Amino acid sequence: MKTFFSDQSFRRQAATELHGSTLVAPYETPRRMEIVLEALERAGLEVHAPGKYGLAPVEAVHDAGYIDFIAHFWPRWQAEGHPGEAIPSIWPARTLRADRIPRSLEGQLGYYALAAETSLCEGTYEAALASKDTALAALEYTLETGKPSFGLCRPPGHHAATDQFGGYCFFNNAAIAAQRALDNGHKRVAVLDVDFHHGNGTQQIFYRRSDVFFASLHGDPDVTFPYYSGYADETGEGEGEGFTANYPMAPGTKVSTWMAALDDALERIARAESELLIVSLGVDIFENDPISTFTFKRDDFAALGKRLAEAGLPCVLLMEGGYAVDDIGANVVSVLQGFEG
Ligand code: OKP
Ligand code: ZN
Repeated sequence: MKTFFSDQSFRRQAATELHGSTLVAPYETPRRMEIVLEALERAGLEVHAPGKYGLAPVEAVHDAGYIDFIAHFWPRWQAEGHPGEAIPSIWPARTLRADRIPRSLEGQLGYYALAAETSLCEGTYEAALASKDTALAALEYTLETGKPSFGLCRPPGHHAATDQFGGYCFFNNAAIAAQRALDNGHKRVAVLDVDFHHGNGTQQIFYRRSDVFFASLHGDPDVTFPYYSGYADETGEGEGEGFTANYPMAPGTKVSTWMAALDDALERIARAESELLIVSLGVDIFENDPISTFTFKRDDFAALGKRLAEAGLPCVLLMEGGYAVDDIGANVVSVLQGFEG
């Protein structure tokens, strides 16, 4: 499978993640990419560097003030004299005003954050740009050839909303690719999110639209991050009613149950007459993932790849999560090989 990766994705080297009451080394590490690259090489897959696609595709999805915030945050934070990385500690939570953007950088940090585990640090913007370029290169290849592609995106994207970062995500790579396909003349695109966590950002971006069908299989938000999104009764709004499908599942859900949900989602995608399938590919559904509770084994990933291929649509696979670092490469390769048959 044609595969893309940018070494600029290594530019984000965060030292901290707020986890419980302590700061830990981030789960979303650059090492993840080294392991996947090694596994791709061992499998004989060539990796291509993406070109640069500029900011317009990001602006087509994200709020201008938000992009500006992510782009200029780090030098501003440093100029204020902070000794370390930035972690939000106050938000426009339910009882506060969300209709004013404070001039204060700390105030803006909370305004544009949806969670606190994702520290902002040097290189984050550059890595986020590289990640969306990786997605766009994969998309471009698939649009030109009709053949499948894999974008090894880092940082991931599916939690990033119109104007919010969090869950290790800054720019929503899958949404940016989907919007780009529409802007290139596609009428209907599907985004299928198989990451363990709900793709709240992708859902929010397209919630009121019928040109992107969004389906997500994930841990039940009643007990799983991001908690406030991903229930089955979220089905879209207005024009978008019926164009969002959520499959929340309990911790320990059997792979057979998960595969039945996948079949349902793929059937809905076919019925929506989607011309292109973008897959948010998180391999944190693995049984040994340190922050997730699903039960995938190595071979199940190949079965997933096979079913995605059987959907018969031009397909762009984009990396999202996966934190069992020693297994992430083999799990990704298993999906790609299952897809190719
Ligand atoms: C990103 B992606 C740990 C709770 C979980 C954030 C998880 C982000 C997942 N205290 N924290 O969807 O793989
Ligand atoms: Zn995840």
